Amino acid sequence: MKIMFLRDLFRSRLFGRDERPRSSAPFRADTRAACPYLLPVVLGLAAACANAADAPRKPNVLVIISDDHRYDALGVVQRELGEKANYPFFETPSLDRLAESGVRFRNAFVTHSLCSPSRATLLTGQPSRRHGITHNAQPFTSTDTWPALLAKNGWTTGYFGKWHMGEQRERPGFEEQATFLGQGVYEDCPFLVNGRDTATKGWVDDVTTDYAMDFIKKHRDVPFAMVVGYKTPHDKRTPPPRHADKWKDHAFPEPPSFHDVAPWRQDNPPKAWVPKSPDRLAYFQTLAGMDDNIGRLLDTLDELDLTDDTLVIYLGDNGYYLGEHGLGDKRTAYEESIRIPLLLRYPRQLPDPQMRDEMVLNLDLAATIIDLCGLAPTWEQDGRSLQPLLAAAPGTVPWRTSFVYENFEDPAYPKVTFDLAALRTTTHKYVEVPAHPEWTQLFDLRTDPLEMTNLAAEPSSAELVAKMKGELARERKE
Ligand SMILES: [Ca+2]
Repeated sequence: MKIMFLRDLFRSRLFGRDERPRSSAPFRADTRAACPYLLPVVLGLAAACANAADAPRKPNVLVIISDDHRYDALGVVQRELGEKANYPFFETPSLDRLAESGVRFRNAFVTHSLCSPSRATLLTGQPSRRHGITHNAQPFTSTDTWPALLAKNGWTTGYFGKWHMGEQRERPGFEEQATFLGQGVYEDCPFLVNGRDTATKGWVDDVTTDYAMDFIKKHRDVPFAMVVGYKTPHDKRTPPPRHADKWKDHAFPEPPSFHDVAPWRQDNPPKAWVPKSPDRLAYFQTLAGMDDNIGRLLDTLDELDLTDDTLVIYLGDNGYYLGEHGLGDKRTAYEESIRIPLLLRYPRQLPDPQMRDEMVLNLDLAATIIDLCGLAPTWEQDGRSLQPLLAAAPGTVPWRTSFVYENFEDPAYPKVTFDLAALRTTTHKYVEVPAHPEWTQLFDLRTDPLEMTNLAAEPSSAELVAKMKGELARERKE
C-alpha cells in the first residue's frame, strides 16, 4: 500500500496532471522492480513538490457529432417510451452504453436546426445570428473556438469526418485532420488527410473512425481534443453492407401528426403514408452502422485506460422529420426538428450516471468543454456551462426556462426556406415567420406535445402571444 501511495504521489507531482503516463500497468511493474533505488529519489521529489499547487487536470475531449439524428432514434429512448415507441425494433447498444455510464439529457435542443450553423455553434458557444453561419455554404474561419483555445493551452487537436461549411478545406483550430469536403459520399469517400487529397475504401463512417482511433492511439500520452463528425444518417443514405438487410420487414406506423400539415405545406400536402419506405429504413440502418463505430471509439478508450480521463460528448447536429406534419428534412421549429440526442460522460468528475430533464442546448457545449478543461473562454459565450448543473441535484441550480430558436432563408433553397424565429419555454412554443404572419403558431406543450392544436389565433391566447413575442424580440436583440 505504501509503495502504491508513493507511486501515485510521484506521478501526480512529477508529471503533474498534464503529461501523466496514461497506462498504469507498465509503470507499476517498473516502479516495483526499481523501488529500492528509486525510493530516496521519489521522496526527495515529493518533498520538493509538496508545496506546488496541483495543476488542474487536463481531460481528453472526444466530441462526436452526427448529421440529422433525431432525439428519439436511440434504443434507450425507444425502450423508455414503452407502448408509445415509434421505432420499437431499433437498438443502439453503443450509444446506450454511453448513456448508461454518463449523463443523458432528455430535453436537449439546437438553436438552429441545420448542419453548418449547428457545427459553428458547437465550436463557438454562440447562436447563428452571432457567429454568422446562417446556411450551409459559408466557410467558418473564426478561432474563437474551444479547440483553438485548447490547442493554445497544451492539447493536441484533431478533426475527423464531416465538417461541411460549404466545400471549405481548412479546419481552423484543429492541428491534425482526416476529413471530407461538403457532404461527402457514403462509399469510398475522398478524404483530405492533413492537407492531402486521399482516396479511401469502404463505408465513410468506418473510415472516419479508423482515422480517429489512430489519432487516439498516437496521442494517448498527452491531452488530446478531437471532433468526430459522422455523415450518418444524412440523405442520400447508403447503409454499410453489414446492415443493408436489417429490419426490412418492418412497417412504420403513420405518425399521428402526418395529416396535421404544416402551414407552409398546405398547398402541397403529402401523399398517402408509405409504411415501407427504403429511405426511411436506411435512416435507421445507417444509424446502426454509426453505432458500431461509436462502440469502437469507446472500446479504444477502454483498452488504452483513457476512459476515466476522457470527456465524451455525443450529439446530433439537428433533429429530423420522419413524416410529422407532412414534413421531411428539418430547419423549422417543431420538436422533431429542434430536439437532439445529447449524451455526456466524464467519469473523473461525474462518476455517477444521470438523467437530466433541464432544457439544455448545443449552445452550452463550448462553455461546458472549456469549464471541464479548467479554462475560461476568451470570447463572448451565449451558452452556459453544464458543469454546475451536473454537479448538483436536479432542481437545485437555477436554470433557463426558455430559449430562442432561429432559422434563416437559405440562398440555395429560397422557395422552400424562410426566416423563422421561435421562443420555446418549458411549457409553450411560440413561432413566427415574418414573411407570413398567417403562419404564426402557439402550442401548449403540456397538453399538446405533438403540436397539433395551434392556439395563436385564439382570443384567450392574445396575452400570452404578446408576452412571448416581446420576449423573443428582446432576446434576439441582445
Ligand atoms: Ca444536419
